[in-house]
Amino acid sequence: MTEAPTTDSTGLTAAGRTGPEPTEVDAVVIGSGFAGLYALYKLRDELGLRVQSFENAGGVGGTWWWNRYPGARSDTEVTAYCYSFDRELFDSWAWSERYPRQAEILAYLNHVADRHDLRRSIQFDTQVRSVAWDDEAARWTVRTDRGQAFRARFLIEGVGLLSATKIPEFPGQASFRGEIHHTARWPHAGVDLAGKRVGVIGTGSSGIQVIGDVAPVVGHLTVFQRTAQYVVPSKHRPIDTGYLQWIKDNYADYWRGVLASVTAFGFTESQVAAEDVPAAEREATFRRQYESGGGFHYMFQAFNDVGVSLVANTAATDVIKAKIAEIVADPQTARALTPTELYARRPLCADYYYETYNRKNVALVDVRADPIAEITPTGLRTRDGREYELDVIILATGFDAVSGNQLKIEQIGRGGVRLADAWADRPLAHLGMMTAGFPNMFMIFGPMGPFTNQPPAHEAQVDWIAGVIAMMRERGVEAVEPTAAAQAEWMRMCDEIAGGTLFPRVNSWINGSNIDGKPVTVMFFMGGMGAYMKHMQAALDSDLAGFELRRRVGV
Ligand code: N01
Repeated sequence: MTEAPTTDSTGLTAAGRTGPEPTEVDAVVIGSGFAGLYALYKLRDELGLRVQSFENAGGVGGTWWWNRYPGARSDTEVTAYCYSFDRELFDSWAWSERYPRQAEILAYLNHVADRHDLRRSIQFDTQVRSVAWDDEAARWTVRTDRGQAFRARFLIEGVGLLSATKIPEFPGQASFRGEIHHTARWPHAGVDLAGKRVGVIGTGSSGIQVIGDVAPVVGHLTVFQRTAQYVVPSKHRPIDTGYLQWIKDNYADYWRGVLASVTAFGFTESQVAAEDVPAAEREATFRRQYESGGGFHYMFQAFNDVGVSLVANTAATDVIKAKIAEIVADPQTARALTPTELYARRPLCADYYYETYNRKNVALVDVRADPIAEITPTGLRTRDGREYELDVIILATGFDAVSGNQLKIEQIGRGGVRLADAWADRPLAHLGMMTAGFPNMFMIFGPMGPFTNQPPAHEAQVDWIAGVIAMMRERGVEAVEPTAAAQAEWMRMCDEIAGGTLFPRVNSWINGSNIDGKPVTVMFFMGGMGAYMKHMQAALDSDLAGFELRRRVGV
């Protein structure tokens, strides 16, 4: 499929068009992953706006365009990891498995782009460099790395929650004579790992997937683990066709249920607190849950208080720790793989993860105890002087999450305020989508959005954004932004909710602590999708109480 930028019949897509006069459109969308594609569809095809999308990559797909590492797949059941807005699409697209691989998800997103003729409004291989608000004209000026300028009333940023890569630079890295690849910048042509000596740094979602996938292929695999993680099996299996049919028969109810739940994962969440049942029942329930698989399932389907109660959290982790001891043959490796932290990162799942360490060609190195000191021309050396000869180093080191990609763009709001300055202490947002001082700028999964499965939440946010735009048009409003007071109250409430959970107590991308110098604070609304939906609805029902609306002169 060719992904080259095209020019549409209305002349809106202006690939290569440069010049002194900015191109006028109604809305600019940045990004064409799940979020950006739906935003483009919604604004262009349902609201009838002139929309120009920009995409850094050479094709649609966002995360699924970039993350081509071996083993990359969704760990959300695909019946909730897809769009709901297009019923016919849901009925006609046949997923091959419960947790589809990257190539299949990318194929799905390409199909969506084709089906809705979205590509004609997207300019690929284009980085948005800066956006600046012109208060008098009530318009954004958007500048790209191709020297183009566009003017738009609305700016929609679907730039990715986990997209700005964290690529550590170890001393001596440039001297390495082999190949180094970050999981989220994996070469499209693939990397030949057969028979090679491979090192993986990082054991988050990306690391555990890549480790399981490459172990049978490589000559030798060394895993450099800094923090041991709780991993439960995925129990990958074909899609349950009976369940799929049930969803089709109860389509509206199913999606309503997804959006009313805590996680938006599409499974029935527990209403029972582990604290309220006897210890033996807790353990038996977690053992059963472990066998049925799924990371979020393990955290939210067995009991409802794993993320908030030390009793529940300990019961959940005791079962995983016991499984590690049962599975891993070498006691020293088992000890190193056993986490010592609370279970309060994004929950992980992968099949045969711990079993992989029983392979003769796999070794675990604890780089908490003996940190990586440098990369050498032939491999890696730790502080204590141990040397590891490597042909390929895989960096599964994660992302500058939530605000990382937003801050890569120079964003200048009302009164010339830079977003980087407005967010110097921490990223600020109201309802996870708008930030004070940046009118008509909507962030899909901006800071303090819901901590949930993303595609259904993207749709809900885009629907809200479209609702706001429709309301503005109806009432002659040209600019909208949250008041500082409403934003402060949203931040306070998010902090209060997060403070009642265990997530601030563990370092991870969820609270920014994985990035040196980044403000450490939970960057999510942890109150669940259902509660989040009510907040969004309340804002619409109250005619946008908590927002400043600037009416067009003469209307
Ligand atoms: O990144 P991570 P990820 N030296 O931040 C280690 C989504 N996702 O790409 O914990 C040594 O979780 C770091 O160690 P530590 C999903 O939401 C989804 O894996 O900081 N180690 C950690 O082990 C996920 O949560 C899917 O001590 C270093 C690892 O690198 C999110 O993306 C698949 C290091 C980073 O783990 C991020 O996952 C993939 C250093 N200098 C991703 N720097 C699915 O749906 C970092 N580390 C399945």
